Amino acid sequence: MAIIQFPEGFKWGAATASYQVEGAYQEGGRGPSIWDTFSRTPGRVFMGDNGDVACDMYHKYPEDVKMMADMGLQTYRFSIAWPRIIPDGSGAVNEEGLAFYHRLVDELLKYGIEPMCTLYHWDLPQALQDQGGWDNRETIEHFLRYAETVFDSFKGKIKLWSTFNEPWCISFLSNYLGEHAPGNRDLQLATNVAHHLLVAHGRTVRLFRERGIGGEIGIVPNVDWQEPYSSRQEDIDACWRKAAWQNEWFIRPVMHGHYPEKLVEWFRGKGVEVPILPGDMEDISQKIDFLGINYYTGGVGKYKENEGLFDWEEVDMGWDRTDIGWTYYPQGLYNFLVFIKDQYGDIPVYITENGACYNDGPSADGKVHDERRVRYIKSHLASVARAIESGVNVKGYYAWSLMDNYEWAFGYSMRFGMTYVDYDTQVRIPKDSFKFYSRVAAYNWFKV
Ligand code: JJW
Repeated sequence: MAIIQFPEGFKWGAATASYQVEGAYQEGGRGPSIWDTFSRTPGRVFMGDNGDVACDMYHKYPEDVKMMADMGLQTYRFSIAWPRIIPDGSGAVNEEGLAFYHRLVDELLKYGIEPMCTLYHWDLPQALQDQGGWDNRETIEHFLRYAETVFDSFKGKIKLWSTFNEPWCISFLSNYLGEHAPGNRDLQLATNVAHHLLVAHGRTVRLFRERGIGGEIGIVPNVDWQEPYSSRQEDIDACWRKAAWQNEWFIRPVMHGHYPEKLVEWFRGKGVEVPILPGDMEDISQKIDFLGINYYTGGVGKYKENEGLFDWEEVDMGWDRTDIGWTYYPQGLYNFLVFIKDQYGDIPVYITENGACYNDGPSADGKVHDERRVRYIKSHLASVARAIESGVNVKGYYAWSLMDNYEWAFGYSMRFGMTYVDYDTQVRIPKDSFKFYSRVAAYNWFKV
């Protein structure tokens, strides 16, 4: 038995995102987003599920914030839906939208729960997609105006901010692999999107400083840990490409002002160029206050000629998988955090998402015994504690998720919550992991 202990002041949180929990898709003046469109497009989302109702948090937030307080959360990570604030992306500000998030944040502050706000967790106003979305550089200007509106409204109230959640998903998953909204399959387009997001990120950070908003601002890439199957150079190189694409493509420009050069050349070999304009890299590399890391999985891969984009293929090592099919690899989180320290030094890090899909429902006793999730969280937290011992500057941890919610292309079929949601009745049932996590948040340690 071991005791895993965290430093004093380590922040314990949980995360959600607007479209995944709010519902109320036509209320309060909200305009349509690309996910309203995508989820209604036949064949895109499991069972055609959409976020029209989701967890109805738009109405149930007082009850849900109370639940967070019962859990002992010190901080809550949520996102603001751009189409609630500027329904058509570029026109008039909708005061009702701002008012909703003020009610939510006031409720959090009432219980002493610190809000961490994500500006963009995938709900692009559909009207902007109709003009090319993130492929169109003008979207950057519209985003800046949205960001400025939110900053000015919440200045002094919200002190933890992030610009973009999972830029790899917004760009490559959504515009090259076509799995998420808007569902394009075009590598040049996806590369443009990735670049424009990064420019928007950097210019938002500059705006945040210039307007004296105060607090901390960062970006939240999703990462996973890729390991070569063997020590053969071709396996190492193939895995480097895959990892550089998923992780470094978004971290290196922000931290060091340039893309991973070998990958830029690799893309060039495929006829794809990054659309860099003068001043872009300087904009992108504005100093940030923290890096948010979303980590779920890691794996092993090797070289395979002409396979996919990178001459890389996954190797199934027979490791455990969660119910969504992602490998269980807690060691990868430690490895990645140490890699951050090696590459980027003492930058403060928040684990902005970590968690697992296990679809356990209520047992005969009416409770949800998700011991696999407890094990997942324990072992990943042990990796975080170990990274802290190794000098990685990790400040806090947000479990994904507070409650079961709309898991994008998987609809409601995949459950990541520490709270079970009955979508017919909107009843919430705290799972065993909820109780485990509330003890960790209270004591700052746990036993393995
Ligand atoms: C990769 C599928 C290839 C969310 C992916 C699919 C590859 C044909 C969870 N994080 O719901 C990554 N999530 O909203 C943010 N993160 O590839 C929050 N990444 O198909 C969570 C999905 C994801 C993914 C899902």
